[in-house]
Amino acid sequence: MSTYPSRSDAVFTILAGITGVAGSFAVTGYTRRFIVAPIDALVVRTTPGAIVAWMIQNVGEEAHLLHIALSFAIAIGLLAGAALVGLRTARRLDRPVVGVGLAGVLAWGITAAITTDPLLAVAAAVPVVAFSGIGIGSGTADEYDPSRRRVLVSATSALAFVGVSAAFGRMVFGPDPEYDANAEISDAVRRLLQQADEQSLDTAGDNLPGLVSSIDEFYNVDIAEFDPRVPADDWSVTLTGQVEDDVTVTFEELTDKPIEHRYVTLRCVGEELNGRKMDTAVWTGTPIKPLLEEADPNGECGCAMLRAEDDYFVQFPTDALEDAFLAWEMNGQPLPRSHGHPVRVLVPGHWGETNVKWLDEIELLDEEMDGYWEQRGWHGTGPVNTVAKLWDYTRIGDGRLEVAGHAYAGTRGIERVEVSTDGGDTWADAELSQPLPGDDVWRQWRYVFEQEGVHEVVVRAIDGTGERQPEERSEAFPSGATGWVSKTIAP
Ligand SMILES: Nc1nc2c(c(=O)[nH]1)N[C@H]1C(S)=C(S)[C@@H](COP(=O)(O)O)O[C@H]1N2
Ligand SMILES: [Mo]
Repeated sequence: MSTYPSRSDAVFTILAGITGVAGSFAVTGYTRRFIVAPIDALVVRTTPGAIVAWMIQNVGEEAHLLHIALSFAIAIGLLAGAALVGLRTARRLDRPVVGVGLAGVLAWGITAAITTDPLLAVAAAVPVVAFSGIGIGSGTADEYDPSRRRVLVSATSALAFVGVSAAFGRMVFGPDPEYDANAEISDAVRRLLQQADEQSLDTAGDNLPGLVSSIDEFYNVDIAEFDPRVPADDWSVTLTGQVEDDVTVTFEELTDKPIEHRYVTLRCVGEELNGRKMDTAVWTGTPIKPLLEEADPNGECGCAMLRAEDDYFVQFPTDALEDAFLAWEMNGQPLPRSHGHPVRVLVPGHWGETNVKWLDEIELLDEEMDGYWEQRGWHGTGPVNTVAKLWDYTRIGDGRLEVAGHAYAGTRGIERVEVSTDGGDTWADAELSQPLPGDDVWRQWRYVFEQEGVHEVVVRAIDGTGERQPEERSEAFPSGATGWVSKTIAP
């Protein structure tokens, strides 16, 4: 038996792998039925905590790109592997049809096992069959010499297939439940948005966000690259575990309950001291307490694990959950997919990570257990730290300077913001925006001073209990950044 150029085999098997992944995407879009999505979830889940923490500190947002690239490579490798087995088998037995069939069955089996969807898995198998077929047809073991032209044509058609599949995958489930600027917004929400607008400080600079963040600007933190797609009609949440009765509520039942609109600020424990992962929206939803009362928890730890469609989970005290709220609208729009469509949790005053998106289960526990981030060393389930951000400064003429920002202390509220323009030797009170109604909402501050030379501007907040934001600096990991924000401003 003669050998054949395995470099050409590699070309066709890789084309099979790439087009197989594209075929999967064409029928699933960015959902968990896409072969890459469960692989990505597994990569995210099994990456050691120390590496995740290091990545968040040192790589930041781009860390997502690394694990998604790895997940794509694994998916392509698996399907290419199926094609390669087919190719070799065809050659060994000299039975092309058997080889092609084997490649197809393997590709289908792998995809079905990963995505748990045997039907849609066919779409990954079809291109694998096609490209391993072309590979096999390019020659027998004895005279294997695909022409340059054949390789080129195959690669070009693979590319075209990937393009078409990408387009298909995007439309296949219709548009995201993204917001629609012309949608009907209820009067109640409209009034709250207007109030926030009116109470936002009228600063000279225009880099200061308002008291309500627009949906586009609102920060986003997710563990997985693929946001779950959960149609409201398919959604329900179950309260289970240590309860007298399991309680399951559908979207329709939930939205029939008494409706509340709340201003709520979220802040991520992982953000830098003067970072931008802190935002506020008007949320529409219903309190969680009546559901808890109906389930009647009897667990020993007084704690609950919240689980979501993306395999995210977080545990915190039932007490905190009692004040929480299940939201299905943000600024009067259906909750966008990236913020947890159709229903998310909002826990007053606690770090962002407790505000579970795509909620699907609340399990009351007997014993405390770590959540996703806690397993990775974070301590982010408690109340937020007090912070005053310095987000904007502007020269306003006559040698004067305006500095401005937002301050937040969770349910303790913000009572005062103090500003120093001399590195902390002397302090003055900043002007504050009128407090918005609600237990968990930030305020804006603003301060104007005469500029003389170089200033080190320092800001610090005093919360509603009279406690001053601590001066000592610490990194975000593991329990949120601390210290006073300062900025050196030269003339
Ligand atoms: N299901 C799920 N919920 C989640 C997360 C997640 O990755 N998955 N991220 C959490 C974190 S760390 C934060 S800070 C907030 C961010 O919410 P946002 O993306 O709507 O701003 O959601 C929390 N809820
Ligand atoms: Mo977060």
